[in-house]
Amino acid sequence: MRSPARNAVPAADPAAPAVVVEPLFDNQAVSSARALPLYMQLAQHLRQLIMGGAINDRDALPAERELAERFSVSRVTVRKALQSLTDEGLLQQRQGAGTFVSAPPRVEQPLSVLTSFTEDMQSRGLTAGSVWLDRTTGTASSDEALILGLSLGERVSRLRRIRLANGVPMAIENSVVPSRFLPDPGAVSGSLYDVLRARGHIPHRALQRLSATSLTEDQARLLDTQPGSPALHIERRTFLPTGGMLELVRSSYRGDAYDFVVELQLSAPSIPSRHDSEAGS
Ligand code: 16G
Repeated sequence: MRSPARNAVPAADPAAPAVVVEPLFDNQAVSSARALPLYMQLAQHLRQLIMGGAINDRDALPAERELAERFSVSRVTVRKALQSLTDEGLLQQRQGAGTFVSAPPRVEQPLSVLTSFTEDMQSRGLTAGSVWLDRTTGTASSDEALILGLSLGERVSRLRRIRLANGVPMAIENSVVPSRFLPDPGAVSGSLYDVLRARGHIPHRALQRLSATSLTEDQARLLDTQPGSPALHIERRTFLPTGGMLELVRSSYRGDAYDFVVELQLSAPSIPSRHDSEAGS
């Protein structure tokens, strides 16, 4: 996870972004002695500082002129480096205001534990939030009815929201829950799982399918990043302790925000027993 920027000077207005000061930068990072074009070396250095958490999301970078002096390169080189990081979605250049870091907190998510988004963020000291796009009820589509094991005509609640970590958009989530478990989607303002648990419907087990994708223009706009950026499409099917299906969720997670981590264990039959190893020696 990202740590607070060590060398950022808080601006006078606490809500305003901090400006990154010079000692953070390594002026040896860009050198004409290396084969890589100067703008790529500069972009690489800034990328490492951003990805390593040394410069935080929403921090402002110094002006082009200062960066050029600091790294002894031309302003054209600085401009090209900033543009390539902007194209990658790591920076945002705002007319008249400057250049700002636009990197979400990076979250490592174990794949073997069933948790809610709110719990995932809380366990990392981040505040979970949602921007609601839709909360509706309706008749299950044939696709939803088949997956959720419903009869045709049964009703479902649909929740569509952008999930935020410390105010930064991380994922777009489309959840469908049979109405018998959640008759009023308006009852969910924070955590869906908290509302379901309070109603006695405990998310007990889930199956998840992950696939690589890239963000459409609409998705990128909602996630405050560039169209075409890498993303993970996740479909989760969550079951009750009784085996019935509780929710179907299809989400798009920003590829630059999430690392999904899986624990692997040696399967039992291939662990050599003491007897085998002694026999072989
Ligand atoms: C996670 C789940 C989602 C669940 C949500 C509930 C994945 C891929 N998805 O985002 O299925 O609906 O948590 O979160 O892990 P909430 O209780 O904070 O609303």
